[in-house]
Amino acid sequence: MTESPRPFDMVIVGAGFAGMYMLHRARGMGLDALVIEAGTGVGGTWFWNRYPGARCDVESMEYSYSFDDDLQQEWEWSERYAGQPEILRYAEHVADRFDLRSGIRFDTRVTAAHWDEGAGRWTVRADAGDAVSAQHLVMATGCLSAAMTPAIPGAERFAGDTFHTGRWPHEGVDLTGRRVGVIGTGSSGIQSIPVIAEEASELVVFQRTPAYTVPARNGPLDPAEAEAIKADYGKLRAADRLMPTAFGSRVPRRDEGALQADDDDRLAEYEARWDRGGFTFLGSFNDLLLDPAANETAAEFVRGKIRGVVQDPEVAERLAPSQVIGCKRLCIDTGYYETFNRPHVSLVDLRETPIEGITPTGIGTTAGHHDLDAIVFATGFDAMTGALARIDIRGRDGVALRDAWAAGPHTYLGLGVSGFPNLFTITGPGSPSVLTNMIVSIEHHVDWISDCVAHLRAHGHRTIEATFDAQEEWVDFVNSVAGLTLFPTCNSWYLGANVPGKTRVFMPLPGFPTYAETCAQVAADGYRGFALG
Ligand code: N01
Repeated sequence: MTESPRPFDMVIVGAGFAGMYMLHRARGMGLDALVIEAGTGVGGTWFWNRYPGARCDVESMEYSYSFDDDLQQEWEWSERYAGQPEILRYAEHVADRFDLRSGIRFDTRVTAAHWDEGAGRWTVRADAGDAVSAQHLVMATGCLSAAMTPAIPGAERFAGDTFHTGRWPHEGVDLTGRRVGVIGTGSSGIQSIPVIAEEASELVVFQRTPAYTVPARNGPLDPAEAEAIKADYGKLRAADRLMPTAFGSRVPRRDEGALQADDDDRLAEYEARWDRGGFTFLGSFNDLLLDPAANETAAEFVRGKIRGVVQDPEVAERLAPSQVIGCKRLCIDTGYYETFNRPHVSLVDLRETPIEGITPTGIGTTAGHHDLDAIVFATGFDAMTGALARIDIRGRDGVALRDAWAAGPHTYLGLGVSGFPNLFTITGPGSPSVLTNMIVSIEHHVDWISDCVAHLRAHGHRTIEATFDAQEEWVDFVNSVAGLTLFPTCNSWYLGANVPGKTRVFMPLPGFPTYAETCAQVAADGYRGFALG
């Protein structure tokens, strides 16, 4: 006789910031909870993305948990923008401080989760260990965790080393004196290229679409600034939660359209924010992501900066993007454009000279061959749905989530899916998620899920499931909000445009504060739009 899987109240997939906090809250409610994590340690994104130069684009004092005041008072960040090693240390510190490791099964990748209608539970299988069963299944699998390596002909014959920024070897990579090619110029490429250029004897950057990037102006964190924030940390957290992106409240968006300001004033605003560095550049005016003409003023400002920094005018033109600024996620860099002034760094524009294939000795384009010792794929992720689609998730009547979402992800609030009872997605598609400070969105979802499960238990409900009507209405709402913005105007990963064959749907919902209010109201209305069984 086969043993039945060990039952848990809650199984959480992933031990990044979402899974860790979910475990902490679940335990606090007295739930028997288990986290299953593919990696050998906690930290999620910060566990995997160890590429040179990996750093958070949100300032350290804002990119941290707020749920425990002692934690936020004790922890000291060393830089304005924390690097990957420091953020990973922080994740490890949290795991130790709240004794989380004892609830995490590491080195175990969840392969399937099937809803058992009779038992009213999920059966969760993994590539190691026994299956487990869960009343509630929480997917804390991350929005940018399913790494994408494009299928380039001949890649398997390359005799050198290949790396993906999102799967960087833990022991590190010595690129000293080597000829390196980097494919991709999104955030990961833009952060890693200047650092790789320090080591490599020759660096060739293969760019398909130029990205807009604003200097980070990183540096040591001013202890007086940190102390002032800690003196009333709650104030900063609350103010950030009122920002559309859930961070950046210290430099609020200017409440005026870009074309309402006169030329000098507009330029001064852009200059000031460029000098300050970071994402607040996009908050220069309130219509940059709404009005193409307003957007063009900011885009042209950045192109002017590129022309000012990059000495070779032809290279500067190739680096100058033409799409709407902010349509693809804005990048934040340290010395990116300057790197192209170095004699051993060159830029290949794949729109002019596409890659024909990878050879045993390098990369061939229509213009010629580049001899390389190593290739770095900074080619991104199958965002928001990729990690879920790679697991065989089956809800009522054996319906696979990947089939239910073939025409794009359909969720209610980005938290629940019709036909998939007792399944929660943290920062799922249809929620603000990747358009925000992820830790704020994670805490918000974990708190909402915790309150929801407490409500179910208090009222004797065993199941909760988004109704089809509420879900479809929500999908229409998300599409209509996205349609008011300039986000759908370019080929971004927000739309799934970077994944061949993926249906193009704008997946996140712009605007954190209104969304958070809606979630609170849904709960206050007895989980309106959900069926409780
Ligand atoms: O990935 P991306 P990423 N041939 O998808 C190119 C977060 N993040 O890993 O634009 C040639 O942005 C692709 O070209 P195109 C952040 O949210 C955060 O850099 O599709 N090129 C693009 O240039 C970010 O947005 C931090 O034409 C190909 C690049 O590869 C998200 O992660 C740091 C190609 C991929 O860029 C993803 O960033 C880093 C092909 N076949 C990342 N396929 C923080 O600091 C793709 N490309 C918090």
